[in-house]
Amino acid sequence: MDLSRSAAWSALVSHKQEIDALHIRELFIEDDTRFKRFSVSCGDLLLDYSKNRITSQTIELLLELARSAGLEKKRAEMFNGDAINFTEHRSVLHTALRRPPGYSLEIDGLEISEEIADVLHQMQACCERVISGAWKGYTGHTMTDIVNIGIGGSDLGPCMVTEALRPFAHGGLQVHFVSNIDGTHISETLKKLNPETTLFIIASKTFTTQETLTNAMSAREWFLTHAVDESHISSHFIAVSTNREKVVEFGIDEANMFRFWDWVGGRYSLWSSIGLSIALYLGFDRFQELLNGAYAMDKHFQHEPFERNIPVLLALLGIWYNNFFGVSSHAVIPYDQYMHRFPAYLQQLDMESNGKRVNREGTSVEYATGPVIWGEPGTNSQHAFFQLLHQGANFIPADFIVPLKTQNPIGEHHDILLANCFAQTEALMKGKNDQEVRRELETAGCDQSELNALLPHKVFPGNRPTNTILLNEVNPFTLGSLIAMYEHKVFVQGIIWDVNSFDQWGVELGKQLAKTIFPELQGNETVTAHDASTNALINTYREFRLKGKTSGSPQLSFFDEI
Ligand code: G6Q
Repeated sequence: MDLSRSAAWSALVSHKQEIDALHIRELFIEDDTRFKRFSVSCGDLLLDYSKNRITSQTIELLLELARSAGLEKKRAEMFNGDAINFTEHRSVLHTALRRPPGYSLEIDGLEISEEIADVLHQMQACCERVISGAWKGYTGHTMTDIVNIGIGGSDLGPCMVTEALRPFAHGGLQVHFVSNIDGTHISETLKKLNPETTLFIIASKTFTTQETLTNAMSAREWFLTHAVDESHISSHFIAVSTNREKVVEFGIDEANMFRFWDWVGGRYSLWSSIGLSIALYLGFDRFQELLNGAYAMDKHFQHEPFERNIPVLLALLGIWYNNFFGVSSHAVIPYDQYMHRFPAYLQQLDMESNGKRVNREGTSVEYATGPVIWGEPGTNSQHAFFQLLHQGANFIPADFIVPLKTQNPIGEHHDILLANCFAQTEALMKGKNDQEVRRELETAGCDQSELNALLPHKVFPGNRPTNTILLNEVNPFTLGSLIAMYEHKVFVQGIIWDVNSFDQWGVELGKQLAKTIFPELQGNETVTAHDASTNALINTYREFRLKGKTSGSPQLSFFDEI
């Protein structure tokens, strides 16, 4: 049965009508225990969800929805290694990567706790060699720079984490990320580097991804222009992959390959050897702290009752707005400049996981699923898109993530940062009503006609929901917990929406078509096989390219020769 026809769903539809007129501001006035009732912590992370359009009954009804979706059973299936990614017949075991060793779980005939421990030891040994300087390049120098070449799940997680944890780096190595097939990305990165002291990590689960392999080939060529002898590749190229054959075919020494497994999804893979760039940049112990932080959240998610369970509550609040208020986007605002890549990382985690429109049976669902996730750090975002958050026609729920401790305690910066963060959630919740605006304008000496004209523009409706996630500080442990918290939130939503959160078939079609178009762009024939738009775009580029070959610097002219 479609979820939207269940009793739990109908109860929420009625409840939404009952509480529609309630304003969060009034709810706070009526109940001074609201923060206490609607906040929960896990270690050094606290979720304040009191500034939401909810009452205790809302939470009860949402919890009922979670129970009726069989969440408890589904959660156990994931942790136990059942093949819950059923379209790819795979287990989903990123949680095993951060679990302390000594347990027993067999997948595809392998005792995975031993497998994981082996790879962690290999990573640790590599970190020790590179960081200590024992790892030498082809001219006998130690490494100064790591370049991770990967894309999607093989890039976004490590890139976000190394940026977020920059103050925890040991300082002996710089790290760079190349993902885009746009030649600019690899070119601009290589310009800064010395081949004698650069170590490339080719990070690709499949080792067939066009962007990664093309960038890796360009890096290899650049390296060989300097090092000349192919035997030097072994001291400058490492691979992280599940595909041994392809790694060897590329010319990377098997001894320099770090494996992982099919049961680790790309966007869930930063905890695996895909995190090697993190471990090299921070040191292996810090990487282990990241894993420990995630494990703490795993235990919280597994064992806390749903009403005190942070990922469950976040997931249900998202569903509340998405499905019962028709809201289709969710903002994430880290008040921490080091976390500037966090929204981009979360976009993939959430949108690739729950951007699905058919349920487990393959039937189109009758309700909205994954929202658009977006955001930028505060306070910058306040001076950009917060206007829409405060006064736009639709409301957009937002998560505010803020560390109590700054890594850069200069002057009053951090107090001002936090004042802004808290002020924004207060303003979004309270708003400013007609009377308040009127009083303000009168005090400012505004005459009546101007006051009446200005008033509607200066009113803030308020009642705009936010979650505030406080961390003691952003460190490897708390960041691990925070990431795992969002992973589990996405999982819970996927269960309730009845979609497979662990496949990503939606990225395939564009890749397939690009493979057809690529040779057409390079051919001499006018292309007619596509629709008129695609043909014209291809032929415009073809002509431009051909002219470039003959005249050197072609003019970009549209329409005349297509
Ligand atoms: C993530 C996706 C996707 C993947 C990239 C890179 O869940 O599967 O983003 O990570 O397409 O794939 P490879 O690691 O195989 O190169």
